[in-house]
Amino acid sequence: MKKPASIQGPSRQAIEAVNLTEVRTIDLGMPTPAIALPREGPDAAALATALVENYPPKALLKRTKHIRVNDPVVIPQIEANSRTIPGMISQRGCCYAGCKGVVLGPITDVVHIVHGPVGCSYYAWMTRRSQADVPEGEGNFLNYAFTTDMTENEIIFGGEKKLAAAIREAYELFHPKAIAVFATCPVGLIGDDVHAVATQMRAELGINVFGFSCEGYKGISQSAGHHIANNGLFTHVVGTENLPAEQKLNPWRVNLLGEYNIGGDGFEMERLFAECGIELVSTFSGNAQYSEIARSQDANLNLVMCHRSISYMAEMMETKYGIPWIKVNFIGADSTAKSLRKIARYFDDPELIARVEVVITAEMAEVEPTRADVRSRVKGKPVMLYVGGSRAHHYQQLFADMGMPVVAAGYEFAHRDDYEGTAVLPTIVTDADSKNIQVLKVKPDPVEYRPRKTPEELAELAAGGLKVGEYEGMMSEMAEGAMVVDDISHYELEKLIEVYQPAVVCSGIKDKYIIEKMGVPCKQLHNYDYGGPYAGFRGAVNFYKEIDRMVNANVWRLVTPPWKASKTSVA
Ligand code: CFM
Repeated sequence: MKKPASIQGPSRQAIEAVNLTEVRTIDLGMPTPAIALPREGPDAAALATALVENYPPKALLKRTKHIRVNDPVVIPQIEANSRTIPGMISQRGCCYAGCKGVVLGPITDVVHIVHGPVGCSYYAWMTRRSQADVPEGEGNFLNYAFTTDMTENEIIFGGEKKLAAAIREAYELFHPKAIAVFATCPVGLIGDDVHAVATQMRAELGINVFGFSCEGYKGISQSAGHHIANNGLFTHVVGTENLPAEQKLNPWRVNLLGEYNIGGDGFEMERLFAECGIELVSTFSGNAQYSEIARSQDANLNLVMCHRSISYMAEMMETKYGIPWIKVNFIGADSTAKSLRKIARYFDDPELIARVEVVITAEMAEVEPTRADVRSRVKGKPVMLYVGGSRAHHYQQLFADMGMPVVAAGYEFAHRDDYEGTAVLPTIVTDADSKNIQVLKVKPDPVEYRPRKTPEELAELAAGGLKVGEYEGMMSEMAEGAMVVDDISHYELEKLIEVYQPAVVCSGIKDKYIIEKMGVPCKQLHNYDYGGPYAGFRGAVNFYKEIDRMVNANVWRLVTPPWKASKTSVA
């Protein structure tokens, strides 16, 4: 449980001055309207056709389904979460990246052992910038890379003994509360049983040891690894401890799911929750400790930040423990305010509703001068976002704060529900690749199941605009006519930049320098280019300044984009 020491919280006088009736009428249910596209933009339908016209016939057919011109009201169906066509340069990562690198890796006091060749470990070591603030004397192993360093010897004769020895050695050196083991591609190919070794070592060492069959080749992207990580955490960790009685006094207890503290984003949320008086039981998994996750079933609400990586956990915890979930987005000042209001509305306590309002007013007063100043220089400049499975949506709202329209966006590995909303879930066809990933059968816990809200209360919240257990998806909050491309290829990205000539592209390291050689600044949204935090109110101010600096730098005018010298163009 994280609580920054210096927090004062709002004054009694300010809390009592809030007009509760007014706050209760704020509409929290409607999608946030997007900034309309510039009038002089290209014909998106023609561009969608031109983007794929140079492909061989089969590739053309497949890629066409992943490209849509947006309509936020009648949302078009998009193909997503299907295999990348071999030969296309994709932005995607692997299953092991999603399990170890994304979901489990940020937990500070678990020793994460990679069972595999040393390269798999090295490339998962501190590249994701999940930050932590660990109390003195408590375990923090984030700075270490633990690996079994598999070689030809283990590939031929098996690596289970070496894995058991590695677990023993890590335990003797660090005495962690738990050890997690991650299987890489060769482990699956040769058939080492990481789960059997974990069970044996659990008995031998008397601590929790658990394994993940997250071989890189499983599924079609890191998304498979998220699901496997959720299943393992849910099975082996959640519910294994209880929150001490004194920490149960505050009824406003939440978990923050799908927040990984990249660039310190989670610190800003911890600060805001403490200001409002909201108790953060556990984050999954930024700046998280093992015991926080083990006790997370004692929270009264799950907040889902990154839906893509953690929706499974939210659903399973609701079924087993009766904890409802709501979708939040703390990227953007306006969306942070909206998300805080959603939490207050869920708990429906006049004290919390008022506290949240006082915090929002005070924070917005600090945000507004920079926002207005930056907005005057960047308003109307077009943006493109191609990243991950949730940020291409979340960051549109941060750009909306500055009046910048998003002309094109898409995810690397999201599923249809991340684009079109959870309403389409029943219509998603499970293919062979998805069937590879286990879906756990979860039932209400005979002892711990305690529905936090009655069906009537949930219905009442829904009628008042608070959608519990639902997510709208990206497309309902994108402008009409904007270009949506799923699992974009480098070729398609270059063509879109050529046509739209955006003021900034938000993407990752695989594309960054190609984009910048085209004379367009690229802001990395995975690792934030070593900047951040960008979440919450203070994070938004950081981002406004960063985007102002990038899009208004004169240096970009000195670059001649390659297409200026080229004779062929899709435009
Ligand atoms: Fe969720 Fe993420 Fe993302 Fe993601 Fe990621 Fe990431 Fe991302 Mo990079 S969990 S889906 S697998 S918000 S590492 S912190 S930035 S691709 S958009």
